[in-house]
Amino acid sequence: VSAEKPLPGYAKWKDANSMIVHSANTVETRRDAFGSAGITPLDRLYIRNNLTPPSEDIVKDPDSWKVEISGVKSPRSFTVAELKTLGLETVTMVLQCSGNGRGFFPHKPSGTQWTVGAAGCVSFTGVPVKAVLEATGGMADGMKYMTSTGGEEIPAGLDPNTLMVERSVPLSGIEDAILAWEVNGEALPLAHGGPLRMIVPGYAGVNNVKYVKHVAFTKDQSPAKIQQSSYRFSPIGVKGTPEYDSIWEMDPKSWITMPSDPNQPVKAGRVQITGVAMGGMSEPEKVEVSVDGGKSWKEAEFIGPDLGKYAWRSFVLSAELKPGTYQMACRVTNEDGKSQPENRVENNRGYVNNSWRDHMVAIKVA
Ligand code: MSS
Repeated sequence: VSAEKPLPGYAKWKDANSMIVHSANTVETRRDAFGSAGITPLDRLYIRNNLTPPSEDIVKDPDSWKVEISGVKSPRSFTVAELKTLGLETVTMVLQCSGNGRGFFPHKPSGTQWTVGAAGCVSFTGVPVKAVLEATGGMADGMKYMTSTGGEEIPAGLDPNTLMVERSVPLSGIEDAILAWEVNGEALPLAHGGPLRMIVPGYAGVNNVKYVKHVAFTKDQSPAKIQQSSYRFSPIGVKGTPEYDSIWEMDPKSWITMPSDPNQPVKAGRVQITGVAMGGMSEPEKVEVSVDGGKSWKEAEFIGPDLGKYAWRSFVLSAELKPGTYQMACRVTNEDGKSQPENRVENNRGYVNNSWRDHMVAIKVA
């Protein structure tokens, strides 16, 4: 089944056969299209925009893009060319939308009905936020958050707080944060936040602000709606407010990528069951696979290189399967001993679903 809606103009270069187009601003990777290399090819990486992205013009001369730095001892702005002189780091990490897995919530939360494909594992390159802090005399006193503002144009006459993509993360998140201009070795395309993007490894997608134009160290969280009431972990039927947790650090999660089509029987005999497993804030340490709906589990093998604690790893389990229907599930445990739970935690907007049961697939073997 190929996408019924066409890819949006700014993402025409994506591999249409690997994507599910929900809308011009929400494009999901098909479950069998992640590949097993660990790194997600850019032309298969999902897209999520809260607003229409800026014009393609902003990536024509990426080095001239400017970002303002405030809440530091010596506030100033830098062009990307200037940032490139301050330091260099690459981090491989899972980029995952807070709403990935929303499609499995039975109360049908509003928002895109993502299944597994609002996620990918990619390598971002840029300058460590710490190096930028050093170049600006360090943080001003009493700051508690790093607040990044997206470069979308807000139509005149509208209250910017209701629309703008401005996200705050606690200072614990900036340890490995970078301002990135490259992804998978290529100049950052507009679709993924070029010319410059704030990258907060381990944190849910929304915190990785694209076309970033302002980074402020602040005492309070952003007054923007996207910070105050959206992306909050509130109970079903209750609107998000600052009293509920903001969607920040990610949890361990894994899913089977192949076989994954319930309508495509697999040949009986030796079957390679493969998938991806992420640890969230620490390395994925162990991943188990079940072919009987979670009654019994077998440890799978990680394959490919270990790309660090924020990356996911591909895994495989070889199973000898007779004809029948198998409920295939997987669950990961990270280095901190945190495991993927059996059940989702219900919440109003259907965020952060890492239930292994919801991600199970029924596979026919014939
Ligand atoms: N940024 C900006 N500027 N804008 C928007 O809209 N979105 C978010 C992030 N950032 C935005 C930004 C989200 S929400 C997400 S996921 C991400 O991004 C995605 O990415 P890509 O690259 O994939 O598209 Mo949910 O949590």
